[in-house]
Amino acid sequence: MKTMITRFTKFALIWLLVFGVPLLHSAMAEGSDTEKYAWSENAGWVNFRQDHGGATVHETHLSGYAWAENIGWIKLGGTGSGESTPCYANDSATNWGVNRVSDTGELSGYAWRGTAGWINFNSADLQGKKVTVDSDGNSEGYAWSENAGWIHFKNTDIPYIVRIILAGDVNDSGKVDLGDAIDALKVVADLPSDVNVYADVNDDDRISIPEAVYALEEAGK
Ligand SMILES: [Ca+2]
Ligand SMILES: [Ca+2]
Repeated sequence: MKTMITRFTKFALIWLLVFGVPLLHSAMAEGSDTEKYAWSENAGWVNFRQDHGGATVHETHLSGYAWAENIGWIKLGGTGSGESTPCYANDSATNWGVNRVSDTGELSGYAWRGTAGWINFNSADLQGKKVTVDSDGNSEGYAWSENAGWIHFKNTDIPYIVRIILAGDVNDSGKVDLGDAIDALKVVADLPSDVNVYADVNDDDRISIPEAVYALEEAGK
């Protein structure tokens, strides 16, 4: 994570811990029961918000998993290179995954599903429209799998779309802002909260101070 905790951030964190949690009403996690499926011509629905293994979109990459009934878990990234760009070099058996261009939201690279091989996000090479994920997590475009065929992220005739949870969007509102910092601090303070664990920004599988700091920094931009 890029953070160096600034003086402002420290002050804001202290303020939130002392005053913010009791005084401010934060948004409940809205979730998305419908905006989670892509469609694969051979594998059916692919769920990016599965209960026990969701996907996360970071500025420079994806992490986590998607789930398809017919082919099982799809892993979106192996061992990446942290903050370097691209995050995943896709040059070895361990360093692979789906990269994202932060300016355009365009994806590239590879995901992996254990039983049936690679899912290719370099779909422009295959005359497909590349998948993009915008700053709200909304996706469109196509990825390609030898076995699953084209995987379509947004359709209009029979409407569906994948909205991937944003890193830091703790309350799953589609934006990262002050409300997320408050909800992360509620978790730290062991207060009742409704958070999406896949908003994890530092891959430690929990929501805590790093998510609060990240949300504060995003709110201050
Ligand atoms: Ca939010
Ligand atoms: Ca975390």
